[in-house]
Amino acid sequence: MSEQADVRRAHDARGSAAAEPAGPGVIEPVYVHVERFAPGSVESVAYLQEHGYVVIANALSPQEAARGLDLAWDYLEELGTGIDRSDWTTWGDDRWPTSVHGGILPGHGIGHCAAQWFIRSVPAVKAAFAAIWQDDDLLVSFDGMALWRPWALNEAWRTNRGGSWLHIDQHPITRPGLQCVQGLISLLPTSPATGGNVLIPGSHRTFEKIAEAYPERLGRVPLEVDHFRFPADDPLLTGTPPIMCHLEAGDLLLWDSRTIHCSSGSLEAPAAEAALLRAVSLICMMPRRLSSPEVLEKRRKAVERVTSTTNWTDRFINADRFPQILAEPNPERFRRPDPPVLNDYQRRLVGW
Ligand SMILES: O=C(O)CCC(=O)C(=O)O
Repeated sequence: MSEQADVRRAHDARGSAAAEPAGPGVIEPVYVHVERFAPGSVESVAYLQEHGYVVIANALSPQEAARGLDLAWDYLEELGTGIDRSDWTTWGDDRWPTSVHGGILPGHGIGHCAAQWFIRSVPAVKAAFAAIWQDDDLLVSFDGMALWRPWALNEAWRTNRGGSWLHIDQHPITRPGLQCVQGLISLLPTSPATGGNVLIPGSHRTFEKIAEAYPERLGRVPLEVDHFRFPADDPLLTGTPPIMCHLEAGDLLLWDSRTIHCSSGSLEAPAAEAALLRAVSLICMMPRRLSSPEVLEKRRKAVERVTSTTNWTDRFINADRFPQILAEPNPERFRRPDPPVLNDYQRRLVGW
Protein backbone atom coordinates (compact mmCIF):
# COMPACT_ATOMS: atom_id res chain seq x y z
CA MET A 1 0.00 0.00 0.00
CA SER A 2 1.29 3.50 -0.82
CA GLU A 3 2.17 6.01 1.92
CA GLN A 4 -0.75 8.13 0.79
CA ALA A 5 -3.28 5.30 0.99
CA ASP A 6 -1.93 4.34 4.43
CA VAL A 7 -2.37 7.86 5.69
CA ARG A 8 -5.83 8.28 4.21
CA ARG A 9 -6.93 4.96 5.72
CA ALA A 10 -5.68 5.97 9.17
CA HIS A 11 -7.29 9.38 8.81
CA ASP A 12 -10.66 7.93 7.83
CA ALA A 13 -10.53 5.44 10.68
CA ARG A 14 -9.86 8.19 13.25
CA GLY A 15 -12.11 10.79 11.65
CA SER A 16 -9.84 13.47 13.06
CA ALA A 17 -10.32 16.16 10.48
CA ALA A 18 -9.33 19.70 11.34
CA ALA A 19 -11.94 21.66 13.26
CA GLU A 20 -11.05 24.70 11.21
CA PRO A 21 -8.82 25.21 8.17
CA ALA A 22 -5.16 26.07 8.64
CA GLY A 23 -5.43 29.09 6.36
CA PRO A 24 -5.73 29.77 2.64
CA GLY A 25 -3.60 27.30 0.71
CA VAL A 26 -1.88 25.92 3.84
CA ILE A 27 -1.53 22.15 3.69
CA GLU A 28 -3.65 20.36 6.28
CA PRO A 29 -2.03 17.54 8.28
CA VAL A 30 -3.87 14.35 9.23
CA TYR A 31 -3.58 12.79 12.68
CA VAL A 32 -2.44 9.15 12.53
CA HIS A 33 -1.60 6.24 14.81
CA VAL A 34 1.45 4.56 13.28
CA GLU A 35 3.35 1.48 14.36
CA ARG A 36 5.71 2.10 17.30
CA PHE A 37 9.03 0.25 17.56
CA ALA A 38 11.33 -0.87 20.36
CA PRO A 39 14.43 1.34 20.90
CA GLY A 40 17.41 -0.03 18.99
CA SER A 41 15.39 -2.61 17.05
CA VAL A 42 16.37 -3.61 13.52
CA GLU A 43 12.75 -2.99 12.52
CA SER A 44 12.90 0.62 13.72
CA VAL A 45 15.90 1.32 11.50
CA ALA A 46 14.28 -0.32 8.47
CA TYR A 47 11.10 1.71 9.00
CA LEU A 48 13.11 4.94 9.27
CA GLN A 49 15.00 4.15 6.08
CA GLU A 50 11.81 3.43 4.18
CA HIS A 51 9.50 6.17 5.48
CA GLY A 52 11.96 8.88 6.57
CA TYR A 53 10.63 8.83 10.16
CA VAL A 54 9.91 6.33 12.93
CA VAL A 55 8.21 6.33 16.32
CA ILE A 56 10.18 4.65 19.11
CA ALA A 57 7.88 3.44 21.87
CA ASN A 58 8.71 4.44 25.47
CA ALA A 59 12.27 5.60 25.04
CA LEU A 60 11.40 7.10 28.41
CA SER A 61 9.05 5.32 30.78
CA PRO A 62 5.92 7.28 31.74
CA GLN A 63 7.59 8.00 35.10
CA GLU A 64 10.73 9.31 33.39
CA ALA A 65 8.62 11.48 31.08
CA ALA A 66 6.80 12.93 34.12
CA ARG A 67 10.18 13.62 35.77
CA GLY A 68 11.39 15.34 32.58
CA LEU A 69 8.30 17.55 32.59
CA ASP A 70 8.77 18.43 36.23
CA LEU A 71 12.38 19.42 35.54
CA ALA A 72 11.27 21.49 32.53
CA TRP A 73 9.01 23.48 34.87
CA ASP A 74 11.97 23.88 37.26
CA TYR A 75 13.90 25.45 34.36
CA LEU A 76 11.07 27.87 33.61
CA GLU A 77 10.58 28.85 37.25
CA GLU A 78 14.32 29.23 37.88
CA LEU A 79 14.65 31.74 35.04
CA GLY A 80 13.57 34.16 37.73
CA THR A 81 10.96 35.99 35.66
CA GLY A 82 8.10 35.00 37.92
CA ILE A 83 6.72 31.91 36.16
CA ASP A 84 4.80 29.68 38.56
CA ARG A 85 3.69 26.28 37.23
CA SER A 86 0.58 26.34 39.39
CA ASP A 87 -0.65 29.74 38.17
CA TRP A 88 -1.26 30.05 34.43
CA THR A 89 -1.65 33.81 34.68
CA THR A 90 2.15 33.92 35.19
CA TRP A 91 2.85 32.17 31.85
CA GLY A 92 2.63 35.34 29.72
CA ASP A 93 5.12 36.42 27.05
CA ASP A 94 6.56 38.98 29.47
CA ARG A 95 7.96 36.06 31.56
CA TRP A 96 8.23 33.18 29.06
CA PRO A 97 11.64 32.59 27.42
CA THR A 98 12.10 33.70 23.83
CA SER A 99 10.54 31.31 21.33
CA VAL A 100 11.15 30.78 17.62
CA HIS A 101 8.96 29.13 14.98
CA GLY A 102 6.66 26.44 16.29
CA GLY A 103 7.00 27.55 19.92
CA ILE A 104 10.53 26.17 20.20
CA LEU A 105 12.59 27.56 23.10
CA PRO A 106 16.14 27.39 21.77
CA GLY A 107 18.27 29.51 24.10
CA HIS A 108 18.73 31.08 27.54
CA GLY A 109 20.57 27.98 28.76
CA ILE A 110 17.78 25.50 28.03
CA GLY A 111 20.15 23.12 26.19
CA HIS A 112 21.90 22.43 29.50
CA CYS A 113 18.98 22.53 31.91
CA ALA A 114 18.47 19.57 34.21
CA ALA A 115 15.46 18.42 32.18
CA GLN A 116 17.45 18.12 28.95
CA TRP A 117 20.39 16.36 30.61
CA PHE A 118 18.05 13.98 32.43
CA ILE A 119 16.16 13.08 29.23
CA ARG A 120 19.18 12.65 26.99
CA SER A 121 20.88 10.40 29.54
CA VAL A 122 18.18 7.72 29.51
CA PRO A 123 19.97 4.72 27.90
CA ALA A 124 17.13 3.76 25.52
CA VAL A 125 17.50 7.14 23.79
CA LYS A 126 21.10 6.43 22.86
CA ALA A 127 20.21 2.85 21.91
CA ALA A 128 17.72 4.17 19.33
CA PHE A 129 20.35 6.39 17.68
CA ALA A 130 23.14 3.81 17.99
CA ALA A 131 21.13 1.29 15.97
CA ILE A 132 20.71 3.83 13.19
CA TRP A 133 24.39 4.74 13.04
CA GLN A 134 25.69 1.24 13.83
CA ASP A 135 27.93 3.06 16.24
CA ASP A 136 27.43 3.76 19.93
CA ASP A 137 30.16 6.36 20.34
CA LEU A 138 27.73 9.23 19.91
CA LEU A 139 27.59 12.93 20.71
CA VAL A 140 24.37 14.65 21.73
CA SER A 141 23.02 17.99 20.58
CA PHE A 142 22.46 20.72 23.18
CA ASP A 143 19.02 21.38 21.79
CA GLY A 144 16.07 23.15 23.37
CA MET A 145 12.47 22.19 24.00
CA ALA A 146 9.02 23.05 22.66
CA LEU A 147 6.69 23.85 25.56
CA TRP A 148 3.24 24.90 24.36
CA ARG A 149 0.94 26.89 26.58
CA PRO A 150 -2.83 26.26 26.53
CA TRP A 151 -4.02 28.68 23.87
CA ALA A 152 -7.66 28.10 24.81
CA LEU A 153 -6.81 30.33 27.80
CA ASN A 154 -4.94 32.88 25.70
CA GLU A 155 -5.27 32.89 21.91
CA ALA A 156 -1.86 34.64 21.59
CA TRP A 157 -0.19 31.38 22.71
CA ARG A 158 -1.37 29.50 19.62
CA THR A 159 1.58 28.21 17.60
CA ASN A 160 1.95 27.99 13.80
CA ARG A 161 -0.96 26.07 12.31
CA GLY A 162 -0.98 23.37 9.59
CA GLY A 163 1.93 22.71 7.27
CA SER A 164 2.75 26.42 7.28
CA TRP A 165 6.53 26.13 7.83
CA LEU A 166 7.37 22.84 6.17
CA HIS A 167 11.12 22.58 5.84
CA ILE A 168 14.13 20.33 5.77
CA ASP A 169 17.18 20.82 7.98
CA GLN A 170 19.89 19.86 5.53
CA HIS A 171 21.34 21.85 2.64
CA PRO A 172 20.45 19.98 -0.57
CA ILE A 173 23.76 20.84 -2.26
CA THR A 174 26.40 20.91 0.45
CA ARG A 175 25.08 17.99 2.51
CA PRO A 176 24.14 15.17 0.11
CA GLY A 177 22.69 11.87 1.32
CA LEU A 178 21.84 10.80 4.86
CA GLN A 179 23.65 13.12 7.28
CA CYS A 180 21.49 13.49 10.35
CA VAL A 181 18.52 11.99 12.14
CA GLN A 182 16.64 14.46 14.32
CA GLY A 183 14.39 13.57 17.17
CA LEU A 184 11.99 14.68 19.84
CA ILE A 185 10.77 13.01 22.99
CA SER A 186 7.23 13.77 23.94
CA LEU A 187 6.75 14.26 27.66
CA LEU A 188 2.97 14.29 27.27
CA PRO A 189 0.61 12.15 25.19
CA THR A 190 -0.50 13.86 21.99
CA SER A 191 -3.94 14.18 20.39
CA PRO A 192 -5.46 16.19 17.53
CA ALA A 193 -6.28 18.82 20.17
CA THR A 194 -2.68 19.24 21.34
CA GLY A 195 -1.09 19.49 17.89
CA GLY A 196 2.42 18.25 17.38
CA ASN A 197 5.09 17.42 14.85
CA VAL A 198 4.09 17.23 11.20
CA LEU A 199 6.00 15.41 8.48
CA ILE A 200 5.57 14.12 4.97
CA PRO A 201 6.22 10.36 4.88
CA GLY A 202 8.75 9.29 2.27
CA SER A 203 9.77 12.87 1.44
CA HIS A 204 13.43 12.15 2.26
CA ARG A 205 13.48 10.49 -1.15
CA THR A 206 12.64 13.76 -2.95
CA PHE A 207 15.61 15.60 -1.38
CA GLU A 208 17.82 15.08 -4.43
CA LYS A 209 15.27 16.89 -6.63
CA ILE A 210 15.06 20.07 -4.54
CA ALA A 211 17.93 21.90 -6.25
CA GLU A 212 16.27 21.38 -9.63
CA ALA A 213 12.71 22.12 -8.45
CA TYR A 214 13.47 25.34 -6.51
CA PRO A 215 16.59 26.88 -8.09
CA GLU A 216 15.82 30.49 -7.13
CA ARG A 217 14.53 29.77 -3.66
CA LEU A 218 17.47 27.51 -2.88
CA GLY A 219 19.86 30.05 -4.42
CA ARG A 220 18.92 32.46 -1.62
CA VAL A 221 19.99 29.94 1.06
CA PRO A 222 23.68 30.28 2.02
CA LEU A 223 25.58 27.04 1.38
CA GLU A 224 26.39 26.61 5.07
CA VAL A 225 22.76 26.97 6.20
CA ASP A 226 21.07 23.62 6.79
CA HIS A 227 17.52 24.85 6.44
CA PHE A 228 15.26 25.08 3.40
CA ARG A 229 11.69 26.30 3.87
CA PHE A 230 9.02 25.30 1.35
CA PRO A 231 6.30 27.78 0.33
CA ALA A 232 3.27 27.39 2.68
CA ASP A 233 0.96 26.77 -0.28
CA ASP A 234 3.46 24.74 -2.33
CA PRO A 235 1.58 22.82 -5.07
CA LEU A 236 4.53 20.40 -5.28
CA LEU A 237 3.77 19.19 -1.73
CA THR A 238 0.10 18.36 -2.15
CA GLY A 239 0.68 14.77 -3.36
CA THR A 240 1.15 13.06 0.02
CA PRO A 241 -0.56 14.72 2.97
CA PRO A 242 1.59 15.54 5.99
CA ILE A 243 0.92 13.40 9.04
CA MET A 244 0.92 14.17 12.74
CA CYS A 245 1.93 10.96 14.54
CA HIS A 246 0.25 10.04 17.78
CA LEU A 247 2.83 9.84 20.58
CA GLU A 248 2.51 8.45 24.07
CA ALA A 249 4.38 10.17 26.90
CA GLY A 250 7.98 9.00 26.61
CA ASP A 251 7.86 8.16 22.88
CA LEU A 252 10.74 9.28 20.69
CA LEU A 253 9.92 10.49 17.18
CA LEU A 254 12.89 10.30 14.82
CA TRP A 255 13.13 11.73 11.33
CA ASP A 256 15.79 11.98 8.67
CA SER A 257 16.81 15.67 8.29
CA ARG A 258 15.88 15.34 4.61
CA THR A 259 12.29 14.52 5.53
CA ILE A 260 9.98 17.51 5.08
CA HIS A 261 8.61 18.48 8.48
CA CYS A 262 7.42 21.22 10.85
CA SER A 263 4.94 21.40 13.71
CA SER A 264 1.33 22.44 13.83
CA GLY A 265 -0.84 23.68 16.65
CA SER A 266 -4.14 22.01 17.49
CA LEU A 267 -6.14 20.36 14.72
CA GLU A 268 -9.17 20.29 17.04
CA ALA A 269 -10.15 22.76 19.74
CA PRO A 270 -8.48 21.83 23.05
CA ALA A 271 -10.11 22.10 26.49
CA ALA A 272 -9.42 25.31 28.40
CA GLU A 273 -7.19 23.68 31.03
CA ALA A 274 -4.27 25.25 32.88
CA ALA A 275 -1.67 22.73 31.68
CA LEU A 276 0.90 22.61 28.90
CA LEU A 277 -0.57 21.33 25.64
CA ARG A 278 2.70 19.97 24.34
CA ALA A 279 6.08 19.41 25.97
CA VAL A 280 8.89 17.94 23.87
CA SER A 281 12.60 17.63 24.27
CA LEU A 282 14.44 18.10 20.97
CA ILE A 283 17.32 15.64 20.70
CA CYS A 284 19.80 14.47 18.15
CA MET A 285 22.78 12.12 18.39
CA MET A 286 25.47 11.68 15.75
CA PRO A 287 28.71 9.69 15.70
CA ARG A 288 31.71 11.33 17.39
CA ARG A 289 33.87 10.38 14.39
CA LEU A 290 32.06 13.07 12.33
CA SER A 291 33.25 15.92 14.59
CA SER A 292 36.62 17.65 14.26
CA PRO A 293 38.84 18.34 17.32
CA GLU A 294 37.87 22.04 17.02
CA VAL A 295 34.17 21.21 17.22
CA LEU A 296 34.79 18.90 20.20
CA GLU A 297 36.62 21.71 21.98
CA LYS A 298 33.75 24.15 21.38
CA ARG A 299 31.28 21.56 22.65
CA ARG A 300 33.23 21.08 25.89
CA LYS A 301 33.36 24.86 26.39
CA ALA A 302 29.60 25.05 25.71
CA VAL A 303 28.99 23.06 28.89
CA GLU A 304 30.89 25.59 31.03
CA ARG A 305 29.22 28.46 29.20
CA VAL A 306 25.76 26.84 29.23
CA THR A 307 25.43 27.38 25.48
CA SER A 308 22.63 25.66 23.56
CA THR A 309 23.03 24.43 19.98
CA THR A 310 21.00 23.23 17.01
CA ASN A 311 20.61 19.53 16.19
CA TRP A 312 24.02 19.18 14.51
CA THR A 313 26.89 17.78 16.56
CA ASP A 314 29.44 17.77 13.72
CA ARG A 315 29.24 21.56 13.49
CA PHE A 316 29.00 24.03 16.35
CA ILE A 317 26.04 26.38 15.99
CA ASN A 318 25.28 28.56 19.00
CA ALA A 319 21.50 28.83 19.39
CA ASP A 320 21.85 31.95 21.53
CA ARG A 321 22.83 33.68 18.29
CA PHE A 322 19.43 33.03 16.67
CA PRO A 323 17.98 36.39 15.50
CA GLN A 324 14.98 36.13 17.85
CA ILE A 325 17.28 35.72 20.87
CA LEU A 326 19.61 38.49 19.70
CA ALA A 327 16.55 40.74 19.31
CA GLU A 328 15.63 40.19 22.99
CA PRO A 329 16.22 43.67 24.48
CA ASN A 330 17.26 42.41 27.90
CA PRO A 331 18.49 38.78 27.80
CA GLU A 332 19.96 39.12 31.31
CA ARG A 333 16.45 39.09 32.73
CA PHE A 334 16.52 35.32 32.13
CA ARG A 335 18.75 33.69 34.75
CA ARG A 336 20.58 30.89 32.99
CA PRO A 337 20.97 27.52 34.71
CA ASP A 338 24.30 26.86 36.42
CA PRO A 339 26.74 24.76 34.35
CA PRO A 340 25.64 21.12 34.66
CA VAL A 341 27.71 18.68 36.71
CA LEU A 342 28.01 15.75 34.35
CA ASN A 343 28.80 12.09 35.00
CA ASP A 344 31.12 10.02 32.78
CA TYR A 345 28.29 8.85 30.50
CA GLN A 346 27.18 12.43 29.92
CA ARG A 347 30.73 13.73 29.46
CA ARG A 348 31.25 11.24 26.66
CA LEU A 349 28.08 12.52 25.01
CA VAL A 350 29.63 16.00 25.06
CA GLY A 351 32.97 15.01 23.55
CA TRP A 352 35.31 14.28 26.45
O1 LIG B 1 8.48 20.87 17.15
C1 LIG B 1 8.52 20.15 16.18
O2 LIG B 1 7.95 19.07 16.14
C2 LIG B 1 9.26 20.61 14.94
C3 LIG B 1 10.73 20.57 15.16
C4 LIG B 1 11.48 21.03 13.96
O3 LIG B 1 10.95 21.43 12.98
C5 LIG B 1 12.92 20.96 13.99
O4 LIG B 1 13.50 20.66 15.05
O5 LIG B 1 13.53 21.17 12.94
